Amino acid sequence: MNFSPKYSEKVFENKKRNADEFGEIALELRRDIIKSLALAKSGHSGGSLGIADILSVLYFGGYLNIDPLDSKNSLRDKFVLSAGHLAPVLYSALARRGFFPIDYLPTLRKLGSKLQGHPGYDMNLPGIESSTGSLGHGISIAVGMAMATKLIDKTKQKIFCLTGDGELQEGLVWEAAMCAANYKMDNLCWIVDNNDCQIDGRVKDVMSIYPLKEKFESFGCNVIEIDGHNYDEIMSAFDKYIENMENNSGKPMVIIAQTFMGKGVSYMEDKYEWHGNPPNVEQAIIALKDLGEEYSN
Ligand SMILES: Cc1ncc(C[n+]2csc(CCOP(=O)(O)OP(=O)(O)O)c2C)c(N)n1
Repeated sequence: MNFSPKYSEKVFENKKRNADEFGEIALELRRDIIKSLALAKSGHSGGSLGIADILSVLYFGGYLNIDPLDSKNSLRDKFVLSAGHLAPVLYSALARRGFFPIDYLPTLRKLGSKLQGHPGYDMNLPGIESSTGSLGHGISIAVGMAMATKLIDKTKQKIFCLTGDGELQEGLVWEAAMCAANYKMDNLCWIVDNNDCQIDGRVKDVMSIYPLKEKFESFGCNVIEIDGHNYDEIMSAFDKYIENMENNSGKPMVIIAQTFMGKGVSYMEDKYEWHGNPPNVEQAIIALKDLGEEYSN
């Protein structure tokens, strides 16, 4: 069966929004993920769909001071996707913010494309702040960015980073936490995608990372727990992070976001089997129907 997905031309601006305005954006990101993965015939569906609501608020809710026309501005805020395998949703968010053409999205994972399976800094893709994919490295790099910004440049840039929860089984993640707290990196916003799924099972069964809130607190972080699909809670958490930074709390902010792997696609929801698999054409058509787009064949 041929699959020639329709891509809308929608580019969304970055501005303060009401919670009900994010739904349309998140749907667009989720449709992009399904289409690009079905065309690539490989990639990580579940986690990419699971963080689409968080990225919608982050990239389109006025929280990131970034400009597609000046993507290297030295005073920009930064987002590092430490869970680099979730690249499809980041690529979609950047394209829908106008950082590069939407017609790059169907080139995901193709030879010669700038949109490889994990973000590559050397691809010179506007909006990508770091190569990531080796779990634990992205958060370590983000802590370095936060330190450089606060201690050396003495500027007020916001540094956001998202790790998976399985990713927290990597030892260097806790070295990053220790370092961020020790050096009082209150400009760091560390989002944990807490879907309790990893590559081959439930995180709590493979190697438990719990109790998570208490662990981060014992390292000296401020911790908020939220529903990672509730736009009001996501916005409120980001607002608290900004307050935390402006009040010079001296503590990194950790947002533990409860999410569901595969969110939005009925047959993928909360199934760790969808960690690293793409939908085939038939599955993609069902997924797109779940996401409000009908295909006749
Ligand atoms: C250092 C390192 N070890 C192993 C991998 C392979 N790997 C990629 S994703 C993943 C599971 C990560 O689980 P989680 O952070 O919960 O992500 P999710 O399953 O929610 O997408 C593994 C083991 C890797 N990318 N890097």
